[in-house]
Amino acid sequence: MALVNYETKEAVGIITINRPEALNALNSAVLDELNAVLDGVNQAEIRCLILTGAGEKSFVAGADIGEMSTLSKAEGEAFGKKGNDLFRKLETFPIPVIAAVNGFALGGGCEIAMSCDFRIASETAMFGQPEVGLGITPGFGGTQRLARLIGPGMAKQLIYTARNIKADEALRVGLVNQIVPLEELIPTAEKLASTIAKNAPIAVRACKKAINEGLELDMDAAVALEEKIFGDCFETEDQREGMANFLRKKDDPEKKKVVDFKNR
Ligand code: CO8
Repeated sequence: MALVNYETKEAVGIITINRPEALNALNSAVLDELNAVLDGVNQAEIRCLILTGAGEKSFVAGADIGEMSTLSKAEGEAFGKKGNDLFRKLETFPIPVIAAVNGFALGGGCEIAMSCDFRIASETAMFGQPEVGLGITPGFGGTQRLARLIGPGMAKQLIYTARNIKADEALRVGLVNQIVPLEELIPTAEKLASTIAKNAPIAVRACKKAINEGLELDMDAAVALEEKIFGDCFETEDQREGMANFLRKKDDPEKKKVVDFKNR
């Protein structure tokens, strides 16, 4: 059975990490499969991805502790790089990725969720970076992304204490955008994804690029990047049709209201 499942529903792709017997812990094989799934996403058709974990208990309970337990220094560094390369690929993936966190998101699980564009969580979700209790640091980007997402003070407190937090606290500190009952998690994620998928895909991708890359720059360079990306939109059919549709609607409210964006 696959360690990572991939299904599509119209323009939405759903990736499910499927190792429920180990609470979807990330071993090398899972990381390799996830990498292959991302490589296989048809970016001409798919406009938003959802990442979740199989079963009702866990999103991802971390990197595989058994596999890590015997690593040497060089192997540890290589394992960290393997995870970081993959999570960076996810973070910079051209189309948006929503993490649907259905339970434990610990260690590498919290880190992979933070590599997605945003997170929605079930009421049963639990987040944390328990690494210092295992004698290691968060090594799949946790020291960097948690600090950027929730601020260095709160990130340091959570990382140094290795304390896990429930969904309501994760919402309060800004780690997740929304909490829903477990049974509503995937339907909610799918609804959000299809809302995103209905918007002009080139513009949505451009927004992701502008936000991600702009955050790495000072404000002068960031707004210059935004201007460039904004200008690029005027070479797309979707811009012409989106604006023409607005003007048609103004003239005659009976005219077509929903634009069928072509990704061109
Ligand atoms: N790795 C391997 N196996 C795991 C993991 C894990 N992270 N988490 C759970 N499992 C396995 C358990 O061993 C158990 O397997 P088995 O049935 O064969 O004994 C099965 O999943 C079910 O787990 P439990 O019986 O423990 O379930 P509980 O409901 O009692 O507890 C918990 C659930 C609280 C989530 C518990 O399983 C737990 O604490 N798991 C570990 C959580 C953790 O510490 N995660 C962080 C790992 S470190 C990490 O992610 C570092 C990332 C950076 C790596 C950088 C590399 C250099």
